[in-house]
Amino acid sequence: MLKVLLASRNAGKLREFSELLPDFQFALWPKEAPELPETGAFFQDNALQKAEGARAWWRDHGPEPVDGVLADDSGLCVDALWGGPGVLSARFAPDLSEYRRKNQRLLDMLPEGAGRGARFVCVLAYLPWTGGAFTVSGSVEGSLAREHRGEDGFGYDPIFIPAGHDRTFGELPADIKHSLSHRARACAALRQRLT
Ligand code: ITT
Repeated sequence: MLKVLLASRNAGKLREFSELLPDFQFALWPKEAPELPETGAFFQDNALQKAEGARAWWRDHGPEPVDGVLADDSGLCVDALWGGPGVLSARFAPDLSEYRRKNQRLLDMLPEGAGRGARFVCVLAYLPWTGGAFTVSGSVEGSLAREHRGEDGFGYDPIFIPAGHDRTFGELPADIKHSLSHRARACAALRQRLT
């Protein structure tokens, strides 16, 4: 079984990785470890930056050996907002703590009559303990709901309706999200690269 350090503090991502990659054994990014910088302009840059930062810290402080490090940079890209919040998704509306209110603010930013097309994007960086990194990605097309709907999932899930469905990721059961999500597709690509 591959033992992988998951370089993330996002509880929603952690839950999804344990469901999407049940055959991986995850070491979690400890509370006492530093925030991992993500200063890049693209998802790929940030995913690599997080994975490299985590490996450097773990080398000196990690309590157990791991086979590699996995980092995820992801976000919601809205056509009518020129692809935003995109790479800045985690930093959108920092004055609001609840996603229900962040989601409402994002919906209120759409210009009157604008198209509602959007996609979730996920880039995973995998860094073997010794050796070079690679990245894989996945995305899912869809549209923005008119209001926050459903309480499942996390983050922007309650305002995103995947193409071919009429319920948001906040309303759809997790197994449907996992059959088509950006993160599920990136995990499938990761698995293919690793085998
Ligand atoms: P880590 O860097 O610790 O992994 P983060 O939340 O800062 O956590 P990102 O910088 O990748 O992670 O930000 C991604 C944001 O995009 C995340 O905070 C959510 O708001 C949103 N997001 C990503 N995937 C999502 C999903 O599957 N469902 C809903 N929102 C998602």
